[in-house]
Amino acid sequence: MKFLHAADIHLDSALSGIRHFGDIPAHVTRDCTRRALANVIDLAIAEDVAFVVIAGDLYDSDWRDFSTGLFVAGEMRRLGRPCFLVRGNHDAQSVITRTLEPPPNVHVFSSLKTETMRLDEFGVVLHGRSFPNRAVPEDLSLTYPAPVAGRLNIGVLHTSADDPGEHATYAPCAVESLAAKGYDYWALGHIHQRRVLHERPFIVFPGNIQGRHPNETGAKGVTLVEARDGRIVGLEHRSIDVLRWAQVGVDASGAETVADIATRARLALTAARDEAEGRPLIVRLTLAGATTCHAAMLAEPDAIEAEMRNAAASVGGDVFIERVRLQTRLPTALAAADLDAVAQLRAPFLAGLDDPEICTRLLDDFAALAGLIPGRAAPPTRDDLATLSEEAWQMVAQALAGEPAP
Ligand SMILES: [Mn+2]
Repeated sequence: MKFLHAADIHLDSALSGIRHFGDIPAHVTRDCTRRALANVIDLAIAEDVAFVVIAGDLYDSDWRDFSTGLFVAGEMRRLGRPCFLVRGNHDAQSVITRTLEPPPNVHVFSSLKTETMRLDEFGVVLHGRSFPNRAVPEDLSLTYPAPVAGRLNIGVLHTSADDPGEHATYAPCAVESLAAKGYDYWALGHIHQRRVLHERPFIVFPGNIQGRHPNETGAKGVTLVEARDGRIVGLEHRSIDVLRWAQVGVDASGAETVADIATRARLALTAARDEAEGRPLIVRLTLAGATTCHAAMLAEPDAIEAEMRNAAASVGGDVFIERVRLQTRLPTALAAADLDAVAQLRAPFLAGLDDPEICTRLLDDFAALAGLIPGRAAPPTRDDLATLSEEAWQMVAQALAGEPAP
């Protein structure tokens, strides 16, 4: 038995954060969330799943008109098998004012109380509760019942879990307490980056199904879950997005001509295109490093931007440049006098980093930052700080001497 777990569809939301639509053809972005949802349904049918779970934020906000709801109803009829949904902060009960009668295969969990739904033919029970309002400060998982014995128990919940970078108003809960509930699988929604928070029991954010912003990079999709004899036996991410976003860095260090930089950009864009699995790719491109082209590029940003679009068009596939960020600098040698003045600050700077109080504050900041990074990079330790201090000094010295930091 298989089921599909999706979340954060944000149907019919506009793309945001795009500097220039420029040469991005309208058909690349048009209705991308609808096309992605249609891909979810196609996949559910192709994999012959028993049912689909959508863990909140199917809708981005109140429907502009009924076409949003009609589209979902049509896709649900096409699905032709059960679909269980909770409402999230974006489509909370009080947020969505228009309604349509859902097709009979769709169940939307109540926002008033936690409900348990049984699928006896598959030996499955699902527990779920919707957001009544945009803000839910309490831990909804506490209201979820004990597991039903002898069944595969699935909890469907929209939550920020214990993400330190999130607001406290998205039904926060502790991963350990979800794990202790005794369910087999927690189908979570809200965090747009795919995360498997726990295995056995499985606690999963599938991520959103379609990137809608230059910062929502990489493959987006759903989690296909397989169960056998009342146990989860496999999880698999399946990409179903219809367009990709990438942030591509090009090292322009030592480049003496724009043609040289364009060659490097083509290489980087080719690699990005190859990772996009045949999808159209919208790129935010950053040029960095010390190059004699710096002043010319700064003086004529339109020219370098056009050259980067030119490079994108030449790599083939649908690669488009949303924005070019210039973080290059001039390879000028620092004047000797400046270097002397700055050098005198080196010892007190490094001594400051030895101060245990400053160290502790820095480590706290790093820990908070690490929590915001998808994939949860481990925060640095006290020993790491010691090895970073020289590098930090180099950046500070450069800034003091009037060069932009790398
Ligand atoms: Mn949400």
